[in-house]
Amino acid sequence: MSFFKRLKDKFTTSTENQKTEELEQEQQSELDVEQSQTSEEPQEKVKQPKKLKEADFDDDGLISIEDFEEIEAQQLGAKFRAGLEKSRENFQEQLNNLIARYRKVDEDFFEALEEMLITADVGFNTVMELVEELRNEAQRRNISETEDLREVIVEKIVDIYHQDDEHSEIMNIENEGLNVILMVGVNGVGKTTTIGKLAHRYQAEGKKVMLAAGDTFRAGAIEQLKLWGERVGVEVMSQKEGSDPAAVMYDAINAAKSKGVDILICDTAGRLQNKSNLMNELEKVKRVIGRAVPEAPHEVLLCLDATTGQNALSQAKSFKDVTNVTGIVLTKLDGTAKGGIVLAIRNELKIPVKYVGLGEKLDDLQPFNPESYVYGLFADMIEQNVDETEASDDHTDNMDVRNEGNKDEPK
Ligand SMILES: Nc1nc2c(ncn2[C@@H]2O[C@H](COP(=O)(O)OP(=O)(O)O)[C@@H](O)[C@H]2O)c(=O)[nH]1
Ligand SMILES: [Mg+2]
Repeated sequence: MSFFKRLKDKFTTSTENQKTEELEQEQQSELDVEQSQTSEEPQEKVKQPKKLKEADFDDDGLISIEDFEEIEAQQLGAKFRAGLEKSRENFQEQLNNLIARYRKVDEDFFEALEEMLITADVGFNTVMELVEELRNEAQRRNISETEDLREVIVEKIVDIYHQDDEHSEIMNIENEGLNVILMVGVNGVGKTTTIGKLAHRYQAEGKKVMLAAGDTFRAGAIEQLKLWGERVGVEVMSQKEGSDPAAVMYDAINAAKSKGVDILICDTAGRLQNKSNLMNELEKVKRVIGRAVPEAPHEVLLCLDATTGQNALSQAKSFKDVTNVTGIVLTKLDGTAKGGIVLAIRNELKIPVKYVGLGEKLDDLQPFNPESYVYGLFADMIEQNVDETEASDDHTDNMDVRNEGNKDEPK
């Protein structure tokens, strides 16, 4: 099965469902036309994940694992598709333009592709590596038309992400005992929001979650975390503004231990102007956490704002210098057309992206995975490509049938 077909099958709404949707959509658009003759542009089809039907449930009334996984993948596909809309418009349009402009695979095409990817924040070194791989692959497979490179380009993006397998997207969370997650990053990148979303996620998984208001520096930060706690329904441990964050953590850990909490998520202040101050503070916080719970913090997550582009990379380098970051949360990916920053971060920092922020709603924080990411970046192109291939295969099949009918005729 081709790579595009596999992605389409995995992340797009099942054909059966799509057909009923198309029918509904047609009926709706007929209604729309009746109601107003003015709308000229066709509405973009919004795909919804598969809806459960009675047949999806086993005799015991439980949904099968296969169906569950299928629905989960489709929901993930829909989330990435929606969150990466801006980037997708940009990536698809640029790639289509390039392929139309340079029909033949040659050095000019590769140079233009390099430029396009660098402009999309993919990062210089990553682009060089990616395009070199493409050159080799084109040569190896004797691809001469740029049109035939589409799929290879998308596949290589996933490959380049996967190449170093020691970097896992999976969170280091134990089933037994207290787990501590420390959230770090500069002001405004989305730490507190991400903590709220993470708490919501873990709570939905049945974990007991508690939050610690370790940003005692910024006015209003404690209140903001408390609000998230109320919204999600988890307890927030805090002290007054200006108190020592390490003391907040100490108290929070003791409370978490005595209340049988599974996951304690700690907010921190985000000032980077004075690196040695930040280092001292983070070191102290980590020391307190580590002394109270062996192996803690289990994760130190660095929040980066995707809309800040290359600036996010330099922030990450500074934080990497002062603390042992175990994973990245890349927020506001929905707010940028330059979604390539994911690749730059992964490749240049060698830190895995564990979550991406795809919007401001509670369920807009999603675990990162390179396949759902490229699906989000190229969904329309992937679907169109698969549909065209299938249509031309059907056409060839029909030709075969016709030829077979003619096979006794003299040539
Ligand atoms: N669109 C969008 N906005 C986000 C996302 N994550 C955070 N934000 C917004 O970013 C702003 C700053 O977030 P906040 O959590 O206060 O950042 P902090 O200073 O690092 O704690 C808020 O307005 C959030 O709603 C995201 O994934 N997408
Ligand atoms: Mg905050």
